[in-house]
Amino acid sequence: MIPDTASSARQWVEGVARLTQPERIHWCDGSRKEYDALVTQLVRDGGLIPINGGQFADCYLHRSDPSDVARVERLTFVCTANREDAGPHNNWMPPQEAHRLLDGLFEGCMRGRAMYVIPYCMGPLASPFSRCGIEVTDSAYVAVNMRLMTRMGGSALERILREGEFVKGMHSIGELDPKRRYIMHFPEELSIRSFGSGYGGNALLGKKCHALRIASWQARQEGWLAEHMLIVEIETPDGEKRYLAAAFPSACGKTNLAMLEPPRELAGWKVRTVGDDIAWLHLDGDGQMRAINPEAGYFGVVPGTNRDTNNNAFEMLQRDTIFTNVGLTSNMEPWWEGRKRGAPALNWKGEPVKRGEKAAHPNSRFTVSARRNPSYSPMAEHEAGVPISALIFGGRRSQLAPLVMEARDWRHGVLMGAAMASESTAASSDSGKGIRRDPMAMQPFCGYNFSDYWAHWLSFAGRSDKLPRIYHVNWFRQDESGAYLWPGFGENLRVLQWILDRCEGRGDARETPIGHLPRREDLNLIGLDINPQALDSILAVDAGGWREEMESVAQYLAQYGDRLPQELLREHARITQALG
Ligand code: OXD
Ligand code: MN
Repeated sequence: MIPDTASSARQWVEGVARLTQPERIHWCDGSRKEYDALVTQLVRDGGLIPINGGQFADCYLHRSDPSDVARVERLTFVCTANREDAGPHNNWMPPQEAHRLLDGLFEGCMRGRAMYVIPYCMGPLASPFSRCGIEVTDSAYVAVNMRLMTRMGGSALERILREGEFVKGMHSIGELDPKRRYIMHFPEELSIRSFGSGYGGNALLGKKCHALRIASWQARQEGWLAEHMLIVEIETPDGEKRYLAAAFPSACGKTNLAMLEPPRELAGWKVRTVGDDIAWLHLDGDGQMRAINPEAGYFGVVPGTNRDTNNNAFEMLQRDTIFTNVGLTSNMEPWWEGRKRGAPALNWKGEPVKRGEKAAHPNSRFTVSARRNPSYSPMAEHEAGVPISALIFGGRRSQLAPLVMEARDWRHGVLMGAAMASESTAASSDSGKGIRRDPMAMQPFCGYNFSDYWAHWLSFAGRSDKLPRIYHVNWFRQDESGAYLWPGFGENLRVLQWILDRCEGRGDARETPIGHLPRREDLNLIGLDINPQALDSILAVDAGGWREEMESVAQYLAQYGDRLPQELLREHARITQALG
């Protein structure tokens, strides 16, 4: 279906075509037939390689340009009219200058190429919380990935035509030249322009660009939150369903937590996935926070996925999956570090594997529809979203941060989120080594000044007395030899059980200056093989270490100057004082 020439959607697309000069325009209908035809074309052109060895079926491998394997934060901009509105954590360019630069890059860039027009809906098609967009791209790889990741095609277009408003996303792979690569956001215009990269986080515009950077801006104006959070459903042995939303920086195990398999000792519990990366949070008429997952698929990190770490993911990615930058076995099965089966013959660049080198890129990815997940919760399709019992923040910290702590109240929880930090991972090509502050796991994704964002978070306390409790977790503590102190993965359910008990007013805890922490006896440790000293150290509070941490948080917050909410500073002062 191609919309009427009078519609704003058609007029915008035609304007893009006049600038980019494609050979032809393809309006995507989102059908399986169209997907199959695009895949066939990609296989013919070398953009996808069928990899159906062993148990794998309808799976493909894409090898990206070796310079284009992760998000590039240094080339990602938020272009607000007023620099202060973007905030010190975002790169900024005046909108006019950014448009001039990008017009130059986009001019004629699709000559000889097809232009795909991808109408998509972020969130269930009938949900009032969902938001739509149109991505125009010259990459068929992007079009097939967008079909797996979003509700894409005719029904989304119908909603767009009905509502008249949509996020406008222009994407071109250009020449994949890192010197001519920009990912630009114009929140005031609800538009995105991405040039020179085919990597998911830079090119599948529904995901980070729309559902986080632009949506966080829209959310502030409309009174909701767009967050880098998984949403997980936990069914207790009594059959009660509870929902948690949890923010972790990229590549810190969100997908694994969202698809957790209970350990044998907690066999009566069931865990299902609502979302693995993004949550849109709203207060309903009763003041209950509810979440929808705007996505319809997963773009997950492959290395480390096996039957023990994430059996659901291992199952789901054997069919209808697009792999990017994994290695290959000699019988054309995808291979990655931590797969635990088979051996690689080719590395992610397609070269014979050399001894000692990693065969899969550390940020190699799978794209797969959420419906393929054996633990997919039908509630992910629910128009009103799911009621959230607790919000969880977490980072990858080898030292200091305990296994779990509970915020005293909402304001303390907002500071916990604002003070989050994590060791860097391969999901971004330029986050450097060591620990970096990553407030609410939104450092790369918050589309406006963090000061205003924290003030927006804090404002929820005045809007509801039924807000979820807030927690901080850390699965990644290590001893001096680098060994992990907590087993993680399925065993993390024991921590979630304590969190849910607390929310129901049951679980016990001790009060400390940094929050409420469980004692050993407050956790369900039945059948858990863990060294008691290791357990003591991940449940301890190192007051000296925390004083230094609070000092470093103060230095970090200081860059936000006068715009920083005073409430956050008062909360910081309260904790520092309690630490002595
Ligand atoms: C992602 C990321 O791909 O956070 O989800 O980088
Ligand atoms: Mn993410």
